[in-house]
Amino acid sequence: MLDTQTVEKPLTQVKSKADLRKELDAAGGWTVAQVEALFDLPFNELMHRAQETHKAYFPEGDVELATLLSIKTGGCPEDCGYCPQAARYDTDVKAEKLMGLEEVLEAAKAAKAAGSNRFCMGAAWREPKDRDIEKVTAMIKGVKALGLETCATLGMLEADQAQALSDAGLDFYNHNLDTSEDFYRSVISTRGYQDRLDTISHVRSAGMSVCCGGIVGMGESREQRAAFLTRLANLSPYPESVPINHLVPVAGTPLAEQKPLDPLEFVRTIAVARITMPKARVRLSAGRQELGRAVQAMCFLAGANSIFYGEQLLTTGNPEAEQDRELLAELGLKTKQSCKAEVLV
Ligand code: SAM
Ligand code: DTB
Ligand code: SF4
Repeated sequence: MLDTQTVEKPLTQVKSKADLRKELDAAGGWTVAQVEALFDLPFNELMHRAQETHKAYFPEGDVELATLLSIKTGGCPEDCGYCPQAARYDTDVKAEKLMGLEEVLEAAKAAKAAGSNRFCMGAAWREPKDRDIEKVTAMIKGVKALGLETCATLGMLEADQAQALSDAGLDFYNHNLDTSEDFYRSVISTRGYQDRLDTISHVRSAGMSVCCGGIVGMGESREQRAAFLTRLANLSPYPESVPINHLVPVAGTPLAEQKPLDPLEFVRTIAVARITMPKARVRLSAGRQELGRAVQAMCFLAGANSIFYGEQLLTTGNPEAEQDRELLAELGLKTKQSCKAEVLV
């Protein structure tokens, strides 16, 4: 848990955990109790149900490969307690300027050559300025012309900015809820949960697909993990892509000393995401290096069907591409690229 003494006052009115849970349960769809009950199932029963769902909705069982590029690194004004790119934390990340178009396109070409099907451009911004949007739209057009699916994660968006990205051909926008609404306030104070929901709603209204997930292993309880997945599953419609990050504790951030989550609890989280969001691509995201092969294999069994692919996430490491290809081959998993028939979301 973060030292709440160091966190500034939240921007929005503080509701109690019980009130938030009541609100969530009254909203329709999954209740927190139902999702908690899934978490509480005997492990084999949970895995069996996740497998059944996975096979019904993704009969090919293929894995999507998404490559990340940090197009604007570090110097972020936000205070997300996990993030090495927040300017206020003393980490090894140095602030850099927005990358040039050519450099981005070179990275996208390399990702495509390595077999990736989606290219996600990430920027350490609280929100982009309109002149940033102009530069990013040129990148989107260039990456799309290479035949890759495009994704961007640039922070909060206004409705017109979302529309400009969509008009440029952006397929997905990544903006995470990150955790449950009540735990959120002990991790981030510089923007509220509602701000995130508003951005997701602008992305939807602009006609783009939503990539939205979060981080587990930040010290949240199982109930809070269940409330987080309930939120995601009850978005209408739920996100097409759901990145589940395992916290990478980075020196200098408030969460640097956080103890890792029990790996079986991580696998359970993947299984519950699969059952509650059956048509979504559930992506194993940050923290795969630390999970190791056996836990990743269990995550695929639990219904994960997407990974970040390439040696680097944004500022932290990821398994070597060759290592991932070997793992998928050993598990007999096809990639989405190699697989023509796909169930459309
Ligand atoms: N600045 C934009 C934003 O916050 O929306 C985009 C980039 S931000 C780095 C994207 C996501 O990366 C965060 O929402 C969080 O889920 C994830 N992330 C950042 N640091 C992480 C860490 N140390 N471990 C795991 N996930 C992390
Ligand atoms: C997401 O949910 N995970 C990715 C992507 N969306 C942008 C980012 C993970 C970042 C991990 C820490 C880092 O490399 O800086
Ligand atoms: Fe900034 Fe995004 Fe990192 Fe938060 S997660 S500090 S908004 S780069």
